[in-house]
Amino acid sequence: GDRSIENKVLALKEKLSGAENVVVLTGAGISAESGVPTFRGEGGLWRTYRATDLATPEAFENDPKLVWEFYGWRRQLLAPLDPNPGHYALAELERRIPRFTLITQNIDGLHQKAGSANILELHGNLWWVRCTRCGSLTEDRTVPLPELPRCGSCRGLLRPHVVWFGEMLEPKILDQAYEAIRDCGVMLVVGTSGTVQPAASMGVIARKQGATVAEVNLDPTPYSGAYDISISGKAGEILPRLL
Ligand code: BJW
Ligand code: ZN
Repeated sequence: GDRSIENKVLALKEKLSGAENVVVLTGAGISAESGVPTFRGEGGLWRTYRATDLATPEAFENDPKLVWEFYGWRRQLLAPLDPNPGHYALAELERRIPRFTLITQNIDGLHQKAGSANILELHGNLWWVRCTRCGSLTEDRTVPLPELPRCGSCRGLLRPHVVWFGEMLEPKILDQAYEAIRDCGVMLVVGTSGTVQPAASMGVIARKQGATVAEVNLDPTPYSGAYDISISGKAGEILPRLL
């Protein structure tokens, strides 16, 4: 009930106030209150497609126009959206803690917009494009995009600079994430369903290495029982109370 949530919030707040090194892992749920649809569950459908079926290299090979249409739609949707109190609370937490790393699976850029600084984007960024021919990487905020965007230097087909299923996460970013997890005393896992690897296992790894691990999620996840503290509630309501 509310009472036990309050107690957990207070316990976590105390842990955080004494912490030297904190890692936060976020997923789509932290952006839900900004108006960003999550992947799984309600609003996880785009037309008749499951969002996760379009987030694959196969989908892009078979129908790049469809996949670009999907990402173009998401750019249009995201462009006017703002961070919510959950994003802002994490930016404030970072200012108060000596070592702080924000690992995000989100590609929406809302953490940056809220003022977070030390961010590791595991799954890329919606506002960057990459050439499938020459590999060049550029920031591109064009909305709307042409049907099939082309590389400015080699005319090759561009793709979103995001990590699809079956693709490797950028090794350097993944290394930095594991390094941060290895040293942290407290880890917070916020708004992720815990279904996508390797991010899903990071909380468990932190816990094995001795960190106190807490989850903030609207619903229970496969990991709720494996963490020290699991708080059910909206990120935008719970996170500001941890300050
Ligand atoms: C709220 C809230 C509120 C709502 N407040 N909470 C081991 C076994 C089997 C398979 C694999 C394995 N290891 C790797 C794989 C393959 C695959 C994988 O994990 N598959 C699983 C589905 C089984 N992983 C990969 O392919 C990864 N690559 C890799 O491992 O490389 C090595 C390799 C190569 C080749 C073969 C095998 C391995 C890459 C994964 C890339 C994921 N990409 C996406 C798309 C990114 C681009 C885009 O956005 O379009 O990333 S998929 C999608 O899921 C997106 C998300 O970042 C990711 C995670 O989703 P998230 O954030 O958890 O969102 P939801 O919607 O699932 O959950 C929202 C949560 O919020 C819910 O819990 C709500 O309750 C909660 N919530 N409102 C708080 N207000
Ligand atoms: Zn190119």
